[in-house]
Amino acid sequence: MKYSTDTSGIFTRFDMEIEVTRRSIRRISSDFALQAIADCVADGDEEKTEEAVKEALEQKDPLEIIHEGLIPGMNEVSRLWDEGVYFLPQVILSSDAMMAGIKLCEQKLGKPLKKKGKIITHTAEGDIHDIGQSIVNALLNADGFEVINLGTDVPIDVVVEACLAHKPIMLTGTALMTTTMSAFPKIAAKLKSMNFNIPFVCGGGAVNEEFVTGFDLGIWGKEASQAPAMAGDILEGAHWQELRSKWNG
Ligand code: B12
Repeated sequence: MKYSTDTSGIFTRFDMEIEVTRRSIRRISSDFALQAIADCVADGDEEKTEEAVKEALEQKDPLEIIHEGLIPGMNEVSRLWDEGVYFLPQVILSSDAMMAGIKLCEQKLGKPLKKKGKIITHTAEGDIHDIGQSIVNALLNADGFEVINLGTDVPIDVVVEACLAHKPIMLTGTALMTTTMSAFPKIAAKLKSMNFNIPFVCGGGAVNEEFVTGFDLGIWGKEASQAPAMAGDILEGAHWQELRSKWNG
């Protein structure tokens, strides 16, 4: 019998690898409790985030904890994602940790946090590839938007009806297959025919700039991390054409 002689992994100090990532989390507050909360979020540790938030709530204002601890922690995660240090599991875990912390703060406040604006996200009809959409959801949530997540394989009419019912400031779509991306121009045409001209940001491996800018309302989203900034532009009054000329070539 032949045994593997590859011993390269034996002496790997995994705790030291964690340290490398830890060191890349920037210092965001001189306040010990707020920094600890941001670190717990960036570590994606929901339980520790809750503990740290509960402790901080004994002395601090819930809004301060959200805006100076939880959200900056998630912003670090977005940065590390952009830099290729973090991958999807970390982004999702951190988003869950941040949301758990926000929930505790909202309980203390006695009311839900005022959101910046509603955004509907979906993955195209016939398509179950939702990893890109999950990142978009996590980053938008982290930036304070209310995300109405329609999920995957969403029929065209369901997307249109949801837009009419919720009146979001922006719609997003993700498609990973050449067979499913054709849903996007159909959705855009239906919205346009009803004079509901909201920016429709489409991304996913199947689509490219040429395809998405080929129909009215369409703006191509290359990276999930663009979504919060695009939504921010809409809040400042940008129309779909302005958004397209800013973000697409
Ligand atoms: C993972 C995967 C799966 C997983 C999906 C798990 C899940 N929950 O998503 C599983 C195994 C289930 C799967 C199934 C299938 N898959 Co598949 N899959 C993949 C794979 C390997 C990776 C896709 C992925 O998640 N990429 C990572 C994410 C992060 O990328 P992304 O979604 O594009 O998002 C990025 C950007 O596009 C952007 N973005 C995305 N959305 C948005 C939105 C906004 C607003 C913005 C701003 C940005 C943005 O942001 C992200 C980066 O920051 C690809 C191959 C590949 N290398 O791409 C094949 C691939 C997509 N699959 C393919 C196929 C064919 C299938 C199946 C039909 C296989 C089968 N015969 O059963 C089924 C599909 C079933 C269905 N009805 O959907 C084909 C599609 C071919 C085509 N062109 O049509 C591919 C390309 C593989 C191939 N080379 O053939 N698959």
